[in-house]
Amino acid sequence: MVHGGANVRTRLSAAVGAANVLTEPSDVDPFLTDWRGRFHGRAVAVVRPGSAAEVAEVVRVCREEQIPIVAQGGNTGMCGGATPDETGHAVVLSLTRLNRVRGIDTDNATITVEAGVPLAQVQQAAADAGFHFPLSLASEGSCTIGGNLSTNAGGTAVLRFGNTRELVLGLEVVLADGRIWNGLRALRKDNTGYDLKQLFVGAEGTLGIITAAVLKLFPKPLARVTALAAIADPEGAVALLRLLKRGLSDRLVGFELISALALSICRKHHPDLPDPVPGHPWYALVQVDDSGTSTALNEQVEEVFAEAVESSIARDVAIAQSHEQAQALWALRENISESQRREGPNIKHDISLPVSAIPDFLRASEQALSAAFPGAQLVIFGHLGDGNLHYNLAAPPGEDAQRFMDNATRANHIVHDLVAERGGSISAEHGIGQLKREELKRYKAPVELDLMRAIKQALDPTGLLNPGKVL
Ligand code: FAD
Ligand code: 2HG
Ligand code: ZN
Repeated sequence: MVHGGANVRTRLSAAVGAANVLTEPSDVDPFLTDWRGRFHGRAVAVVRPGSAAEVAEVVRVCREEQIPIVAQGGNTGMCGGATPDETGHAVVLSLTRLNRVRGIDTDNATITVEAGVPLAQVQQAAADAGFHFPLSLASEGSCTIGGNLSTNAGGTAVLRFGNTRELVLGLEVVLADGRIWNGLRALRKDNTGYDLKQLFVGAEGTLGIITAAVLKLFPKPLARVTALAAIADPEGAVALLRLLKRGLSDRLVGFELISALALSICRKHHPDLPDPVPGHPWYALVQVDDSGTSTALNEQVEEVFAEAVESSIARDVAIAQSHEQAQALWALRENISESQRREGPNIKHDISLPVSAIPDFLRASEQALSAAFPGAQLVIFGHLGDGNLHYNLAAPPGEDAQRFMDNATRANHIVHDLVAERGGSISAEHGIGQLKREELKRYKAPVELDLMRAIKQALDPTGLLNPGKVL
């Protein structure tokens, strides 16, 4: 259902062209539900500007008409940040027409892209110019760089390259008052006061609309080893991580933990994928990159894994022998989320802890959850290398998955209390959106919430941008 006066639609059409103001329910609907199907909203219209100047004009119209703005990129977010509320008062501002690669500076190793460029296209543009852009998520075909910046996305190479925050040098942002801030600097050193760009990174569209970014590029790796190791327990995973770090240093790019249940759900929906080391309770998917020769890297990785097996840290290891085999191993990991979605809704947790605290957390949480929800299934996987677990709780087999979601608040408190007690975070990489807004209040110190509100008040005093999200 679409609301809003004809005057508003006329003004928005004048800003971006009538064809880019969507109001027909069949056009608008895909923008009103999140990827997980957990949140549904309504909107005055979906507006699709094609330039930063058009974004600024839309913001000015919305400001004058007092219409909230919900920015949206690829709509792959996990916390409902890009979904408007049910009042129907907001416009969804879709950034996907801002889809140009503005340029690559090879000597400076930077790329300048507009916010709506899909992540996979940024990676491809970098590769075409002989570089590597390391941000990597299973959603990379659809998520946009603007969404990645706005959620400070993590993914599978944080261990080596950091979160999106670490990959950005400059931003262009449309502010809540309609001005365009050109902060598209391509500098690795710039200490001229507060680092303003970082305010907008991870702000989930609540402080400004990102329209373009300057990103860091890296040398293309020349050798790569991908392996799946079977391990007995989370302690074994932490020990293997330690061993690999010691033996391979920063050539270790990815270290993903996968439980047997997570793997079996993935293989249930993707039966063509391999099962190279069957029958173990836990797995670690490992990626190692180097700029040296393949033979040398293979030998070194094999040596470290041999030590891991000899010392019983790993039970077995399958090392990919071709690019296709490596891709198949990654597919076992990257299709877990989508496979779990096909199983029905689940109670998601995206937590981070010091790596050293993870085995104890997993023991304590399993005990607490099996007492609270007998038979519930723990689907555990994630980016163990950087202390981030996706700790998803699904209904006991045979029980109604939707009804099980009624337990979400209780389950969240059990998991997040255990996380907080160990100095962890209730959102490692997915953000807060609307999903975790109440949880945030429970775990952030009042002084932190005050500081966040002060920043929001300074940058968006009328609450125009993505109201009801984060704070
Ligand atoms: P959207 O979902 O459209 O928006 C996300 C938030 O950013 C919203 O609050 C929105 O208002 C805001 N926003 C979007 N664009 C702008 C802009 N230009 N300016 C200001 N605000 C904006 N996330 C990870 O961190 N790591 C993973 O490994 C990972 N894997 C995933 C795997 C799958 C299969 C899926 C479906 C999702 C995964 N995600 C992961 C979550 C998601 O892909 C990321 O959060 C991604 O960064 C969102 O990008 P998007 O363009 O889809 O943003
Ligand atoms: C991943 O790492 C994503 O696959 C999604 O962050 C996690 O579905 C999830 O819980
Ligand atoms: Zn993840």
